[in-house]
Amino acid sequence: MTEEIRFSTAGGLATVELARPKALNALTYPMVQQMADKLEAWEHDDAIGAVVIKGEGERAFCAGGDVRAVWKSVMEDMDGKGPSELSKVFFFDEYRLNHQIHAFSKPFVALLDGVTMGGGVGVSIHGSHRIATERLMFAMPETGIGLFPDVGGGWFLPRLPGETGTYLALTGARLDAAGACALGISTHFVPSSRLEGFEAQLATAIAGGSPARAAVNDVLERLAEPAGEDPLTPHRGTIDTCFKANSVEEVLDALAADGSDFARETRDTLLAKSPTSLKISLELMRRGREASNLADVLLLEYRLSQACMAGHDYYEGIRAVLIDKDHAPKWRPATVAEVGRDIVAAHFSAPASGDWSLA
Ligand code: QUE
Repeated sequence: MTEEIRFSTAGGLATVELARPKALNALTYPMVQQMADKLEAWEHDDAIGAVVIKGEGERAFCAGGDVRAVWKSVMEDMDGKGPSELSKVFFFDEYRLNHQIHAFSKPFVALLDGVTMGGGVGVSIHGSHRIATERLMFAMPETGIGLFPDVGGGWFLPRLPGETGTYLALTGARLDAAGACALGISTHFVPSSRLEGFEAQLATAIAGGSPARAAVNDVLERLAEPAGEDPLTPHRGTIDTCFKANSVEEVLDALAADGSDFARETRDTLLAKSPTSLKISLELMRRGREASNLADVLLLEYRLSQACMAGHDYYEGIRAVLIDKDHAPKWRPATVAEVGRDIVAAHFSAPASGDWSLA
């Protein structure tokens, strides 16, 4: 197998490069395992001052988890035994990696130079520095494939301004660099042309003897520019009013009552998503907002992931979006009204195969 991920060090700087450009650098299980091992080693290596993570090529930082491989493993393994081994260990270890980045004691700098979705958000948002370029396309699109915004989405999304996180979670709406900077998803905007030599500058600054965190901040302060107008700003009133509700039905009604083009388009977007995904995702936003730490939220997300693996919409969503690409999923249940409280509650209960835990 060709290498899917590269690790290198130069002076005090360590670099991770996601290297599946044809698959938009989507994270495979071996990539998750190798990254976790390296971060553990670098955490305890006094010679390493900071870590940079980036994606190969100009199209993507990382399009997500390799949900296609999980789908395939379940399809090949379907002899009535239910979810495959990969569909357990992939989510289990991916969420541990997300927490490892959250707890990482050194600067962790993600170069978001292209598509950054789902699992790609999980290996960047929990780090200390997230650099957006003009090529950033950010989204948490999981409600469109029968999942929910995971990899710590239940933690960071409810902590964005107002109800913008709930809006992003349910609609899967895309943000550009300006939008991501305005919400605090990215910490700096640096044009991609100015990122050439970024790692060399960082390595030099760290070698110069200043503490790594100060070195990273100094280099970024020199390179960063204003990100421009946030396209969501004009709609923040509508978003906060319509997405503060605690049921998907109320969100849809509030959007219908709003009357703006933006609200109508947003409502149409929601009506195309998995009804089950919408309901579990809204519940995750509300439970996640009250949580006191990331690990508690990742536990809920692991439960949801395993419930989704045991259900219908994930397989139908992957089929419709990534395999057949007809973008016409037949969700079951087909309407929000049919997704009762019992179905939502069952998704949040511990899986028979065991719960998630930190280390
Ligand atoms: C929702 C998702 C993902 C997605 C599309 C969605 C996701 C993901 C990919 C993806 C894209 C291109 C690839 C690939 C995977 O698309 O998680 O292998 O080449 O990884 O609507 O969550």
